[in-house]
Amino acid sequence: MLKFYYSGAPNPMKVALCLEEMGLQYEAIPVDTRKSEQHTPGYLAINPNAKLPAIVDGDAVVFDSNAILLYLAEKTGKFLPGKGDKLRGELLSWLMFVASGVGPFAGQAVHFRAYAPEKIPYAINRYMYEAQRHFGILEARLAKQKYMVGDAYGIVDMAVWGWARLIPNALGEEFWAKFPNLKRLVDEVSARPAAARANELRTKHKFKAEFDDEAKRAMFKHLEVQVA
Ligand SMILES: N[C@@H](CCC(=O)N[C@@H](CS)C(=O)NCC(=O)O)C(=O)O
Repeated sequence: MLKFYYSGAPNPMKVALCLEEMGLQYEAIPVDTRKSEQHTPGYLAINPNAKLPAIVDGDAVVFDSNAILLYLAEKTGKFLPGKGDKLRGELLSWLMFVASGVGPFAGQAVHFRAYAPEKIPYAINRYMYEAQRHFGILEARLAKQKYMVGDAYGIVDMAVWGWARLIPNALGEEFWAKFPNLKRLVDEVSARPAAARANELRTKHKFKAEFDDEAKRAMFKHLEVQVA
């Protein structure tokens, strides 16, 4: 059975949504990043980047959330736009845009606002600006069309859901007002039974809740070394 290595964070949750949407059987294996389980030799053999999610499907090992979404869509033939170069090109562009822009900038915005030991106004301003700019690009797209690619719900919408539903945490509650179409998509996806099952999954395993020194050491390795 397909093994899904996960935590309750945004990137693993979009894959949980995808697995549920596709009706695939899978074994969910919790990896507690606050207890440093992502750095064990066993997990590093699956994902050398020491991050969640990853899957093992027979002899295929796939890490990086959007790569997994594409792998699963190609495996099942589900939630991909119709055939044709135009839609295929759009799918790849938006999938990479979410992976390389939306996720990292939103992640850094949260880091510098909430977790950095010093509040650095320059860093907070840069990442808040970039996170909002990226969400703004999604908003403009969704103002023109119901779903991100073509005219049907697909894996790019799942990738967007993973991050956009955290806008109140990442940017602040008031930012929903700036992104009404993004909110429309998030609400629609969150109301799907697969999203409810994905959210329920993380309640089945106990993840460490405290963000104490052990958790900081596990997730912020740079705190212990000076490289610059
Ligand atoms: N590009 C990767 C990023 C994965 C990632 O950053 N995962 C976070 C959770 S959203 C994680 O595992 N964090 C634990 C850590 O940084 O130690 C992907 O899309 O899967």
